[in-house]
Amino acid sequence: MKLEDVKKLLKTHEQSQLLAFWEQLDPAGRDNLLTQIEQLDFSKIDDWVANYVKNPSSAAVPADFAPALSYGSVPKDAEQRRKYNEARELGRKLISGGRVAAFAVAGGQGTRLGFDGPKGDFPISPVKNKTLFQIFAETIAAGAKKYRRACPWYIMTSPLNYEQTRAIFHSNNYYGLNENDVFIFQQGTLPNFDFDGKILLADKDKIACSPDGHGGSLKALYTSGAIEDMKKRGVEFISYFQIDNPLVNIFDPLFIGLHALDEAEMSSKALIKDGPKEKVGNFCLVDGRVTVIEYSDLPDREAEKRNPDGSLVFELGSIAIHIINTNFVEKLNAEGFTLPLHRAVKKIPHIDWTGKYIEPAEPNGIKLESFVFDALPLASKSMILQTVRSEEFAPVKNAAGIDSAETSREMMVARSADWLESAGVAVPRRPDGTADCVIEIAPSFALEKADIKAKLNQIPEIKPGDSVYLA
Ligand code: UD2
Repeated sequence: MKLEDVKKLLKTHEQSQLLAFWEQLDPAGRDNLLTQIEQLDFSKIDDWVANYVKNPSSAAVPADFAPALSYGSVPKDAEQRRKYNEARELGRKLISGGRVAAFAVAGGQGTRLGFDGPKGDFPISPVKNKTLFQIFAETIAAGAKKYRRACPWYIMTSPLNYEQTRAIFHSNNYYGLNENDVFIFQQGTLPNFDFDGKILLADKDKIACSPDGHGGSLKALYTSGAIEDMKKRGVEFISYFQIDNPLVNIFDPLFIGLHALDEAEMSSKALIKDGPKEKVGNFCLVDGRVTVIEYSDLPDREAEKRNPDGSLVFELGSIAIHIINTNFVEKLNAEGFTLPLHRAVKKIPHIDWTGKYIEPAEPNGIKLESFVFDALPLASKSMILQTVRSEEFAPVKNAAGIDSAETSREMMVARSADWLESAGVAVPRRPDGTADCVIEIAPSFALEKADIKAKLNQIPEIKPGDSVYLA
């Protein structure tokens, strides 16, 4: 684009400040800036400014919504038991037929954890201190062994942690996976705005921007070539999870099978929230469609509502585990789709209009993000399966307290203890019921509870205070 045209375009959209330092830039800097400006989606910027940046109530909840329906973690009657069995069998067939791929979203900045580097590189396992990346890689390798079929792993990073993530995989020899089965790609970015709707500059030749949220995965899967790669491999179902949850069951035949039996396009796992304001999205029905209302948006009076039996009316929490059809992602992109944006008021480092670098002490602008669960209402069908918290949800989000490395490790040990006991192994316990030992079960040893029984002869006697690693 010619400079004159760029100037006109910026003027039309009231963003001329982006060229404030044009005269001071060398040719490379000018090229740099022009390329970034050309990449901005000007057909949407005015709408973003009006509807999100300058509109604090943009996340207003729908006028009418009801609790969503779900399958229980165990079947409720004989008929459902038959369906679950059929689903499990189908799920196993789909996994062993190579129809399922693993997909982790790992583009977040992990600011709350205070860890310098991609969150996937955070050491977490209770005995061996394996990183999240290693745990998932070993899970995928164990799944491939169990189902006798290699499973590709797609990992979405942001432009900020892409190179580092690749370097980590490279230096760890892809944790034993075949390099060709690991596909690391980048999500898109969105510009950062000040409160007046002006796009901020990170430097004289650099627009301030940030990752476009995990909702960006639906576009990035397509533009990166990941979907094409999946189709070539015959993958139909994407097992979606977040990089912060080491307990996720990536290969769950029941979940995959129910999704396929119900002919859903995008499905979700849910758990029963531990209280009205637990920080997970709420599964609701809006106009008959499954919709997630984020914890911060659900009004208190709705969050607190109870059924006659005392349970929460909105009890189904989203733990960001989904099955997504490759065809669904392809269709969305081919037809064109937009997800709503969510605004977050943040401290955004930038240069001011005199060129001075500012590291703000107080929030000074707006970051925009899209959320993957906002695609649920776009699916022709969407199924929800309840899971059990102790089995499948131990996120690492904070440096201390709730959802920290400490709680996640405790839950990993608790699940291992439970798996061993359910197979008849004695586990020493403290008076409060917690395991009086540290246990780590490697994915190669057992991917699920039922796998333990076949390995009983490999399990040593566990004494109080022991540290046990089963691999
Ligand atoms: C998310 C869900 C919440 C619940 C919870 C479960 C949202 C808004 N909320 O909360 O409903 O399910 O997880 O743990 O998602 N990520 C990217 N790119 C981005 C931003 C995030 O890949 O631009 C990844 C990030 O690496 C992580 C995941 O998305 O794996 C979740 O991000 P988060 O930690 O910001 O989400 P959180 O904890 O607010």
